[in-house]
Amino acid sequence: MLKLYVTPATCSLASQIALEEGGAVYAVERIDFARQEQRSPDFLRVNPKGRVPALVTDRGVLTETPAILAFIGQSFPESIIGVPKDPFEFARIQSFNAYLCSTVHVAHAHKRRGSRWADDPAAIEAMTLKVASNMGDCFELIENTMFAGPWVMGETYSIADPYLFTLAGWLEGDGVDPARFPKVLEHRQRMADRPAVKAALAAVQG
Ligand SMILES: N[C@@H](CCC(=O)N[C@@H](CS)C(=O)NCC(=O)O)C(=O)O
Repeated sequence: MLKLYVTPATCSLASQIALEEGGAVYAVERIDFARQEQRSPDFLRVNPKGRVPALVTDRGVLTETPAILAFIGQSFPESIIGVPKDPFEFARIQSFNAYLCSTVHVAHAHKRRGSRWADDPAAIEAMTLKVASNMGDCFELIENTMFAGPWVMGETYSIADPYLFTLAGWLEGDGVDPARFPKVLEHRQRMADRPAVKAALAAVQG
């Protein structure tokens, strides 16, 4: 059976929603950041990167949200989360998710994880101060040039939707008013009403 390692209010929510949308049978294992469980020997044996999500499958452990989402999409092809067979359409979804992973998530991480990039407290403080404007710029680009509507890619729900929903949930905490991005905000509200999203949020809280 699949097992997903998760932490509340983190990017692991995207993979969890995708599993719910796919109708997957899976177990949830919570990692408590307050207790630094992500750095515990037990968890590092699962994911040496010390990060969530990690998806344990019968063929090994998968990490990195875009890879996990694509795996779930390909594993449940008949469900709403199934990915398109057309190479170009699939690449467009991967392009969106890669942007969330490599740029938006990294912009957000400068708020609490600045010590990954600098030791100087003044440099860390400077990075923290830049988070709101960087996240605002990222979501402006998404709102104006990337989000097709009503779903991320257009008429068809995809593995990009749980991922955008998850990262859009960080805006207020990062000092950005989501009202600046009406399409993203409406999508966030519509996503929150989906049974799969409610089930994932309930499961991560335990
Ligand atoms: N590129 C990874 C990033 C994973 C990541 O940074 N996860 C965060 C939670 S959103 C984490 O586990 N942080 C723990 C830490 O930095 O100690 C992905 O997209 O899955």
